Amino acid sequence: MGDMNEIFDLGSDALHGIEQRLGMSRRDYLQFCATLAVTMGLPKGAEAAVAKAIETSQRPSVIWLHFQECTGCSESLLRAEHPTLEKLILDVISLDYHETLMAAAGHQAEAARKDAMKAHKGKYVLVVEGAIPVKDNGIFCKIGGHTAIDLVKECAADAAAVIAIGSCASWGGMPSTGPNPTGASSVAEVLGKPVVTIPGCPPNPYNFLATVVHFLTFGKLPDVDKLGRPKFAYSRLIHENCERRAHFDAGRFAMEFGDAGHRQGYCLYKLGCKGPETYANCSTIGFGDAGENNWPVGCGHPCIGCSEKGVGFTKPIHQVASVINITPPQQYPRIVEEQGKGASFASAAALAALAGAAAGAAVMLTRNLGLSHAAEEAERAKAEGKSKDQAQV
Ligand code: FSX
Ligand code: SF4
Ligand code: F3S
Repeated sequence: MGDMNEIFDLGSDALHGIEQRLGMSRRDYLQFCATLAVTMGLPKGAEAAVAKAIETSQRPSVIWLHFQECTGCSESLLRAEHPTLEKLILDVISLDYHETLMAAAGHQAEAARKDAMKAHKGKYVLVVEGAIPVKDNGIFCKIGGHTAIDLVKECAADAAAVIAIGSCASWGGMPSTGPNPTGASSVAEVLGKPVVTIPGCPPNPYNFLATVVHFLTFGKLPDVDKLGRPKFAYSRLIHENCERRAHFDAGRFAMEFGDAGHRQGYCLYKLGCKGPETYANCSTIGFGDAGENNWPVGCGHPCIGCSEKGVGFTKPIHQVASVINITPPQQYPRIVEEQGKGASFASAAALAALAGAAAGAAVMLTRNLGLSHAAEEAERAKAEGKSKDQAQV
Protein backbone atom coordinates (compact mmCIF):
# COMPACT_ATOMS: atom_id res chain seq x y z
CA MET A 1 0.00 0.00 0.00
CA GLY A 2 1.46 3.36 -0.84
CA ASP A 3 0.89 6.99 -0.13
CA MET A 4 0.42 10.09 -2.24
CA ASN A 5 4.17 10.42 -2.72
CA GLU A 6 4.16 7.01 -4.26
CA ILE A 7 1.63 8.20 -6.79
CA PHE A 8 3.92 10.99 -7.81
CA ASP A 9 6.79 8.46 -7.70
CA LEU A 10 4.93 6.70 -10.46
CA GLY A 11 6.95 9.21 -12.34
CA SER A 12 5.84 11.73 -14.87
CA ASP A 13 6.57 9.20 -17.62
CA ALA A 14 4.10 6.71 -16.20
CA LEU A 15 1.49 9.39 -15.64
CA HIS A 16 2.13 10.81 -19.07
CA GLY A 17 1.62 7.30 -20.44
CA ILE A 18 -1.70 7.13 -18.62
CA GLU A 19 -2.70 10.51 -20.02
CA GLN A 20 -1.97 9.27 -23.52
CA ARG A 21 -3.61 5.91 -23.02
CA LEU A 22 -6.81 7.11 -21.41
CA GLY A 23 -7.01 10.52 -22.97
CA MET A 24 -7.63 12.06 -19.56
CA SER A 25 -5.68 14.45 -17.38
CA ARG A 26 -3.55 13.02 -14.59
CA ARG A 27 -5.74 14.89 -12.11
CA ASP A 28 -8.84 13.08 -13.42
CA TYR A 29 -6.95 9.81 -13.38
CA LEU A 30 -5.88 10.20 -9.77
CA GLN A 31 -9.39 11.25 -8.81
CA PHE A 32 -10.69 8.13 -10.50
CA CYS A 33 -8.23 5.92 -8.57
CA ALA A 34 -9.19 7.62 -5.32
CA THR A 35 -12.90 7.06 -6.09
CA LEU A 36 -12.29 3.38 -6.69
CA ALA A 37 -10.22 3.05 -3.52
CA VAL A 38 -12.98 4.73 -1.52
CA THR A 39 -15.63 2.54 -3.16
CA MET A 40 -13.65 -0.51 -2.05
CA GLY A 41 -13.38 0.90 1.46
CA LEU A 42 -9.58 0.85 1.30
CA PRO A 43 -7.55 2.90 3.75
CA LYS A 44 -6.08 6.30 3.01
CA GLY A 45 -3.19 6.08 0.58
CA ALA A 46 -4.50 2.99 -1.23
CA GLU A 47 -5.18 5.08 -4.32
CA ALA A 48 -1.43 4.88 -4.97
CA ALA A 49 -1.53 1.09 -5.15
CA VAL A 50 -4.60 1.26 -7.37
CA ALA A 51 -2.97 3.81 -9.69
CA LYS A 52 0.17 1.70 -9.91
CA ALA A 53 -1.73 -1.52 -10.60
CA ILE A 54 -3.76 0.03 -13.40
CA GLU A 55 -0.67 1.60 -14.92
CA THR A 56 1.66 -1.36 -14.69
CA SER A 57 -0.43 -4.57 -14.70
CA GLN A 58 -1.31 -6.44 -17.79
CA ARG A 59 -4.99 -5.98 -18.51
CA PRO A 60 -6.84 -9.14 -17.50
CA SER A 61 -8.59 -10.95 -20.32
CA VAL A 62 -12.34 -10.96 -19.72
CA ILE A 63 -14.82 -13.32 -21.31
CA TRP A 64 -18.34 -11.96 -20.86
CA LEU A 65 -21.30 -14.28 -21.39
CA HIS A 66 -24.92 -13.20 -21.86
CA PHE A 67 -27.86 -15.38 -21.02
CA GLN A 68 -31.37 -14.56 -19.76
CA GLU A 69 -31.28 -10.81 -19.19
CA CYS A 70 -31.97 -7.43 -20.76
CA THR A 71 -28.34 -6.33 -21.27
CA GLY A 72 -28.93 -3.56 -18.73
CA CYS A 73 -25.77 -4.62 -16.89
CA SER A 74 -23.63 -3.92 -19.97
CA GLU A 75 -25.63 -0.77 -20.69
CA SER A 76 -25.02 0.57 -17.21
CA LEU A 77 -21.28 0.17 -17.72
CA LEU A 78 -21.26 1.79 -21.12
CA ARG A 79 -23.72 4.64 -20.68
CA ALA A 80 -21.82 6.42 -17.95
CA GLU A 81 -21.39 10.15 -18.43
CA HIS A 82 -18.38 11.09 -16.37
CA PRO A 83 -15.47 10.70 -16.65
CA THR A 84 -15.86 8.34 -19.54
CA LEU A 85 -16.29 5.33 -17.33
CA GLU A 86 -16.78 3.00 -20.25
CA LYS A 87 -13.41 4.09 -21.61
CA LEU A 88 -11.78 3.30 -18.30
CA ILE A 89 -13.47 -0.07 -18.07
CA LEU A 90 -12.41 -0.98 -21.56
CA ASP A 91 -8.88 0.12 -20.72
CA VAL A 92 -8.61 -1.61 -17.37
CA ILE A 93 -9.77 -4.93 -18.79
CA SER A 94 -9.24 -6.60 -22.12
CA LEU A 95 -12.75 -7.50 -23.18
CA ASP A 96 -12.00 -10.41 -25.47
CA TYR A 97 -15.48 -11.81 -25.83
CA HIS A 98 -18.74 -9.92 -25.35
CA GLU A 99 -21.58 -10.91 -27.65
CA THR A 100 -23.33 -7.55 -27.78
CA LEU A 101 -20.18 -5.44 -28.18
CA MET A 102 -17.89 -7.44 -30.43
CA ALA A 103 -17.87 -6.88 -34.15
CA ALA A 104 -17.41 -10.58 -34.85
CA ALA A 105 -20.44 -12.81 -35.37
CA GLY A 106 -21.16 -16.50 -35.84
CA HIS A 107 -18.12 -18.74 -36.18
CA GLN A 108 -15.73 -15.79 -35.82
CA ALA A 109 -17.22 -14.96 -32.44
CA GLU A 110 -17.01 -18.59 -31.36
CA ALA A 111 -13.37 -18.67 -32.42
CA ALA A 112 -12.64 -15.45 -30.46
CA ARG A 113 -13.97 -17.07 -27.29
CA LYS A 114 -12.00 -20.26 -27.80
CA ASP A 115 -8.83 -18.32 -28.64
CA ALA A 116 -9.10 -16.14 -25.53
CA MET A 117 -9.72 -19.19 -23.34
CA LYS A 118 -6.67 -20.94 -24.80
CA ALA A 119 -4.35 -17.92 -24.73
CA HIS A 120 -5.24 -16.97 -21.14
CA LYS A 121 -5.95 -20.41 -19.69
CA GLY A 122 -6.21 -20.19 -15.91
CA LYS A 123 -5.83 -16.42 -15.97
CA TYR A 124 -8.94 -14.92 -17.54
CA VAL A 125 -11.90 -13.51 -15.68
CA LEU A 126 -15.30 -14.92 -16.59
CA VAL A 127 -18.15 -12.45 -16.23
CA VAL A 128 -21.65 -13.85 -16.54
CA GLU A 129 -24.63 -11.59 -17.16
CA GLY A 130 -28.09 -13.16 -17.00
CA ALA A 131 -29.72 -16.14 -15.42
CA ILE A 132 -29.29 -19.69 -16.70
CA PRO A 133 -32.38 -21.71 -17.55
CA VAL A 134 -32.00 -25.28 -16.32
CA LYS A 135 -35.47 -26.67 -17.01
CA ASP A 136 -35.75 -29.23 -19.84
CA ASN A 137 -31.96 -29.53 -20.04
CA GLY A 138 -31.55 -25.82 -20.62
CA ILE A 139 -33.12 -25.66 -24.09
CA PHE A 140 -34.53 -22.17 -23.42
CA CYS A 141 -31.19 -20.44 -24.00
CA LYS A 142 -28.73 -21.65 -26.61
CA ILE A 143 -25.85 -19.82 -28.25
CA GLY A 144 -24.01 -21.29 -31.22
CA GLY A 145 -25.85 -24.58 -30.60
CA HIS A 146 -24.69 -24.83 -26.97
CA THR A 147 -26.91 -24.42 -23.95
CA ALA A 148 -26.14 -21.70 -21.40
CA ILE A 149 -25.47 -24.50 -18.91
CA ASP A 150 -22.74 -26.02 -21.09
CA LEU A 151 -21.23 -22.65 -21.97
CA VAL A 152 -20.92 -21.43 -18.41
CA LYS A 153 -19.42 -24.73 -17.26
CA GLU A 154 -16.95 -24.80 -20.14
CA CYS A 155 -15.82 -21.20 -19.64
CA ALA A 156 -15.66 -21.41 -15.84
CA ALA A 157 -13.42 -24.50 -15.90
CA ASP A 158 -10.25 -22.55 -16.77
CA ALA A 159 -11.14 -19.13 -15.35
CA ALA A 160 -9.06 -17.48 -12.64
CA ALA A 161 -12.20 -15.88 -11.26
CA VAL A 162 -15.91 -15.92 -11.97
CA ILE A 163 -18.06 -12.84 -11.46
CA ALA A 164 -21.85 -13.00 -11.71
CA ILE A 165 -22.94 -9.50 -12.69
CA GLY A 166 -26.50 -8.33 -12.09
CA SER A 167 -29.31 -9.88 -10.10
CA CYS A 168 -30.18 -12.39 -12.85
CA ALA A 169 -26.76 -14.04 -12.74
CA SER A 170 -26.42 -13.55 -8.96
CA TRP A 171 -29.68 -15.15 -7.81
CA GLY A 172 -32.01 -15.57 -10.80
CA GLY A 173 -33.39 -12.02 -10.81
CA MET A 174 -36.36 -11.05 -12.94
CA PRO A 175 -36.35 -14.22 -15.15
CA SER A 176 -36.73 -16.37 -12.03
CA THR A 177 -39.89 -14.56 -10.93
CA GLY A 178 -42.53 -17.15 -9.99
CA PRO A 179 -43.55 -19.52 -11.47
CA ASN A 180 -40.12 -19.43 -13.14
CA PRO A 181 -41.16 -21.25 -16.33
CA THR A 182 -37.61 -21.82 -17.60
CA GLY A 183 -36.00 -22.76 -14.28
CA ALA A 184 -33.86 -19.59 -14.38
CA SER A 185 -30.98 -20.14 -11.95
CA SER A 186 -27.91 -18.37 -10.70
CA VAL A 187 -24.35 -19.00 -11.86
CA ALA A 188 -23.40 -20.42 -8.45
CA GLU A 189 -26.30 -22.89 -8.58
CA VAL A 190 -25.28 -24.13 -12.01
CA LEU A 191 -21.57 -24.35 -11.22
CA GLY A 192 -22.24 -25.84 -7.80
CA LYS A 193 -19.74 -23.51 -6.16
CA PRO A 194 -19.77 -19.96 -4.84
CA VAL A 195 -18.85 -17.10 -7.17
CA VAL A 196 -18.50 -13.37 -6.61
CA THR A 197 -21.87 -11.74 -7.20
CA ILE A 198 -22.61 -8.10 -8.01
CA PRO A 199 -26.40 -7.97 -7.81
CA GLY A 200 -28.56 -5.06 -8.87
CA CYS A 201 -30.85 -4.65 -11.84
CA PRO A 202 -28.71 -3.22 -13.18
CA PRO A 203 -25.79 -3.14 -10.75
CA ASN A 204 -23.70 -0.07 -10.12
CA PRO A 205 -20.82 -0.01 -12.63
CA TYR A 206 -18.40 1.22 -9.94
CA ASN A 207 -18.99 -1.94 -7.94
CA PHE A 208 -17.99 -4.03 -10.93
CA LEU A 209 -15.01 -1.88 -11.78
CA ALA A 210 -13.85 -1.76 -8.15
CA THR A 211 -14.06 -5.57 -7.99
CA VAL A 212 -11.93 -5.94 -11.11
CA VAL A 213 -9.44 -3.32 -9.94
CA HIS A 214 -9.19 -5.10 -6.58
CA PHE A 215 -8.26 -8.24 -8.51
CA LEU A 216 -5.70 -6.25 -10.45
CA THR A 217 -4.23 -4.49 -7.41
CA PHE A 218 -4.12 -7.37 -4.92
CA GLY A 219 -4.22 -10.43 -7.20
CA LYS A 220 -7.44 -11.66 -5.58
CA LEU A 221 -11.11 -10.83 -5.51
CA PRO A 222 -12.45 -8.75 -2.60
CA ASP A 223 -13.90 -10.20 0.61
CA VAL A 224 -17.47 -11.31 0.12
CA ASP A 225 -20.48 -12.10 2.32
CA LYS A 226 -22.28 -15.44 2.39
CA LEU A 227 -24.12 -14.55 -0.82
CA GLY A 228 -20.85 -13.82 -2.62
CA ARG A 229 -21.36 -10.04 -2.58
CA PRO A 230 -18.26 -7.84 -2.10
CA LYS A 231 -18.48 -6.57 1.45
CA PHE A 232 -17.29 -3.11 0.44
CA ALA A 233 -20.52 -2.61 -1.47
CA TYR A 234 -23.17 -4.78 0.16
CA SER A 235 -22.55 -4.85 3.90
CA ARG A 236 -24.91 -2.00 4.78
CA LEU A 237 -28.63 -1.59 4.35
CA ILE A 238 -29.62 1.18 1.96
CA HIS A 239 -31.80 2.52 4.77
CA GLU A 240 -28.77 3.05 7.03
CA ASN A 241 -27.34 5.74 4.78
CA CYS A 242 -30.39 7.14 3.05
CA GLU A 243 -30.69 10.89 2.71
CA ARG A 244 -34.38 10.61 3.72
CA ARG A 245 -33.59 8.69 6.90
CA ALA A 246 -34.22 11.65 9.19
CA HIS A 247 -37.77 11.78 7.84
CA PHE A 248 -38.23 8.07 8.59
CA ASP A 249 -37.04 8.56 12.15
CA ALA A 250 -39.35 11.53 12.63
CA GLY A 251 -42.33 9.75 11.07
CA ARG A 252 -42.58 11.98 8.04
CA PHE A 253 -43.77 9.81 5.17
CA ALA A 254 -45.00 10.37 1.64
CA MET A 255 -48.39 8.64 1.55
CA GLU A 256 -49.08 8.97 -2.15
CA PHE A 257 -46.96 9.83 -5.18
CA GLY A 258 -47.20 13.58 -5.67
CA ASP A 259 -48.67 14.42 -2.27
CA ALA A 260 -47.25 17.16 -0.08
CA GLY A 261 -44.90 14.76 1.73
CA HIS A 262 -43.61 13.34 -1.53
CA ARG A 263 -42.97 16.80 -2.89
CA GLN A 264 -41.07 17.74 0.24
CA GLY A 265 -38.77 14.73 0.02
CA TYR A 266 -40.24 12.73 2.91
CA CYS A 267 -39.39 9.07 3.48
CA LEU A 268 -40.83 6.62 0.93
CA TYR A 269 -41.28 3.72 3.36
CA LYS A 270 -45.07 3.81 3.18
CA LEU A 271 -44.92 3.78 -0.61
CA GLY A 272 -43.14 0.43 -0.33
CA CYS A 273 -39.48 1.44 -0.19
CA LYS A 274 -37.39 -1.70 0.38
CA GLY A 275 -34.33 0.21 1.58
CA PRO A 276 -34.80 -1.21 5.10
CA GLU A 277 -34.28 -4.79 3.85
CA THR A 278 -31.90 -4.29 0.93
CA TYR A 279 -28.13 -4.44 1.25
CA ALA A 280 -26.40 -2.21 -1.30
CA ASN A 281 -24.46 1.03 -1.54
CA CYS A 282 -26.84 2.88 -3.89
CA SER A 283 -27.52 5.53 -1.25
CA THR A 284 -23.85 6.26 -0.68
CA ILE A 285 -22.19 6.19 -4.10
CA GLY A 286 -25.17 7.18 -6.22
CA PHE A 287 -26.01 5.31 -9.32
CA GLY A 288 -24.97 5.18 -12.92
CA ASP A 289 -22.26 7.81 -12.48
CA ALA A 290 -24.67 10.46 -13.71
CA GLY A 291 -24.45 12.89 -10.83
CA GLU A 292 -25.40 13.64 -7.27
CA ASN A 293 -28.50 11.93 -5.85
CA ASN A 294 -28.98 9.86 -8.95
CA TRP A 295 -30.45 6.73 -7.47
CA PRO A 296 -34.05 5.51 -7.17
CA VAL A 297 -34.89 7.13 -3.81
CA GLY A 298 -33.00 10.28 -4.76
CA CYS A 299 -35.29 10.54 -7.78
CA GLY A 300 -38.42 10.10 -5.65
CA HIS A 301 -39.08 6.42 -6.32
CA PRO A 302 -39.04 3.81 -3.58
CA CYS A 303 -36.22 1.27 -3.75
CA ILE A 304 -37.74 -1.97 -5.07
CA GLY A 305 -34.91 -4.07 -3.64
CA CYS A 306 -33.68 -4.98 -7.10
CA SER A 307 -30.42 -6.37 -5.72
CA GLU A 308 -31.90 -8.46 -2.92
CA LYS A 309 -33.04 -12.06 -3.39
CA GLY A 310 -36.53 -12.58 -2.00
CA VAL A 311 -37.31 -8.86 -2.22
CA GLY A 312 -36.77 -7.51 -5.76
CA PHE A 313 -39.26 -8.89 -8.31
CA THR A 314 -40.75 -10.97 -5.52
CA LYS A 315 -42.44 -8.63 -3.07
CA PRO A 316 -45.03 -6.27 -4.55
CA ILE A 317 -43.62 -2.78 -5.01
CA HIS A 318 -46.30 -1.20 -2.76
CA GLN A 319 -45.81 -3.69 0.11
CA VAL A 320 -44.04 -2.12 3.08
CA ALA A 321 -40.60 -3.51 3.83
CA SER A 322 -39.59 -5.69 6.74
CA VAL A 323 -37.39 -3.40 8.73
CA ILE A 324 -34.15 -5.27 9.47
CA ASN A 325 -32.03 -4.08 12.38
CA ILE A 326 -33.82 -0.82 12.81
CA THR A 327 -37.39 -0.83 14.04
CA PRO A 328 -39.50 2.27 13.62
CA PRO A 329 -40.42 4.05 16.85
CA GLN A 330 -43.68 3.00 18.54
CA GLN A 331 -44.98 6.51 18.29
CA TYR A 332 -43.89 9.57 16.45
CA PRO A 333 -43.54 13.11 17.64
CA ARG A 334 -46.29 15.34 16.33
CA ILE A 335 -44.72 17.27 13.51
CA VAL A 336 -47.70 19.09 12.10
CA GLU A 337 -48.51 21.90 14.46
CA GLU A 338 -51.24 24.43 13.92
CA GLN A 339 -49.84 27.80 13.02
CA GLY A 340 -49.40 30.07 16.00
CA LYS A 341 -49.10 27.10 18.35
CA GLY A 342 -46.20 24.70 18.77
CA ALA A 343 -43.22 26.08 16.93
CA SER A 344 -43.73 29.82 16.86
CA PHE A 345 -42.35 32.23 14.34
CA ALA A 346 -40.11 33.56 17.09
CA SER A 347 -38.75 30.14 18.02
CA ALA A 348 -38.24 29.36 14.35
CA ALA A 349 -36.35 32.60 13.94
CA ALA A 350 -34.22 31.81 16.98
CA LEU A 351 -33.38 28.38 15.56
CA ALA A 352 -32.65 29.85 12.19
CA ALA A 353 -30.42 32.51 13.71
CA LEU A 354 -28.42 29.74 15.32
CA ALA A 355 -28.02 28.14 11.95
CA GLY A 356 -26.91 31.45 10.56
CA ALA A 357 -29.79 31.91 8.18
CA ALA A 358 -32.41 33.71 10.22
CA ALA A 359 -34.94 35.25 7.92
CA GLY A 360 -34.91 32.74 5.08
CA ALA A 361 -35.11 29.62 7.22
CA ALA A 362 -37.82 31.07 9.44
CA VAL A 363 -39.93 31.86 6.43
CA MET A 364 -39.35 28.35 5.04
CA LEU A 365 -40.25 26.68 8.32
CA THR A 366 -43.44 28.70 8.64
CA ARG A 367 -44.31 27.97 5.05
CA ASN A 368 -43.67 24.24 5.43
CA LEU A 369 -45.75 24.08 8.56
CA GLY A 370 -48.52 25.81 6.69
CA LEU A 371 -48.34 23.37 3.80
CA SER A 372 -48.28 20.35 6.07
CA HIS A 373 -51.19 21.68 8.05
CA ALA A 374 -53.19 22.18 4.88
CA ALA A 375 -52.34 18.68 3.69
CA GLU A 376 -53.32 17.14 7.00
CA GLU A 377 -56.62 19.00 7.11
CA ALA A 378 -57.42 17.86 3.57
CA GLU A 379 -56.69 14.24 4.54
CA ARG A 380 -58.80 14.50 7.66
CA ALA A 381 -61.67 15.91 5.65
CA LYS A 382 -61.29 13.11 3.10
CA ALA A 383 -61.47 10.51 5.86
CA GLU A 384 -64.58 12.14 7.28
CA GLY A 385 -66.19 12.18 3.84
CA LYS A 386 -66.21 15.98 3.52
CA SER A 387 -65.54 17.64 0.19
CA LYS A 388 -62.28 19.51 -0.32
CA ASP A 389 -64.08 22.85 -0.14
CA GLN A 390 -65.60 22.01 3.22
CA ALA A 391 -62.20 21.22 4.66
CA GLN A 392 -60.86 23.93 6.93
CA VAL A 393 -57.50 24.47 5.36
FE1 FSX B 1 -30.95 -6.55 -17.14
FE2 FSX B 1 -28.41 -7.59 -16.49
FE3 FSX B 1 -31.43 -6.61 -14.71
FE4 FSX B 1 -30.57 -8.86 -15.24
O1 FSX B 1 -28.71 -6.47 -15.31
S1 FSX B 1 -30.71 -4.79 -15.78
S2 FSX B 1 -32.47 -7.95 -16.24
S3 FSX B 1 -30.05 -7.85 -13.39
O2 FSX B 1 -28.84 -9.31 -15.99
O3 FSX B 1 -29.22 -7.00 -17.98
FE1 SF4 C 1 -34.76 6.01 2.65
FE2 SF4 C 1 -36.46 4.14 1.96
FE3 SF4 C 1 -35.32 4.08 4.37
FE4 SF4 C 1 -37.14 5.91 3.80
S1 SF4 C 1 -37.49 3.67 3.92
S2 SF4 C 1 -35.21 6.26 4.83
S3 SF4 C 1 -36.74 6.36 1.63
S4 SF4 C 1 -34.30 3.83 2.41
FE1 F3S D 1 -32.05 -1.27 -6.84
FE2 F3S D 1 -32.95 -0.24 -4.64
FE3 F3S D 1 -30.54 0.33 -5.43
S1 F3S D 1 -34.13 -0.56 -6.49
S2 F3S D 1 -30.70 0.29 -7.65
S3 F3S D 1 -31.28 -1.66 -4.79
S4 F3S D 1 -31.99 1.72 -4.48
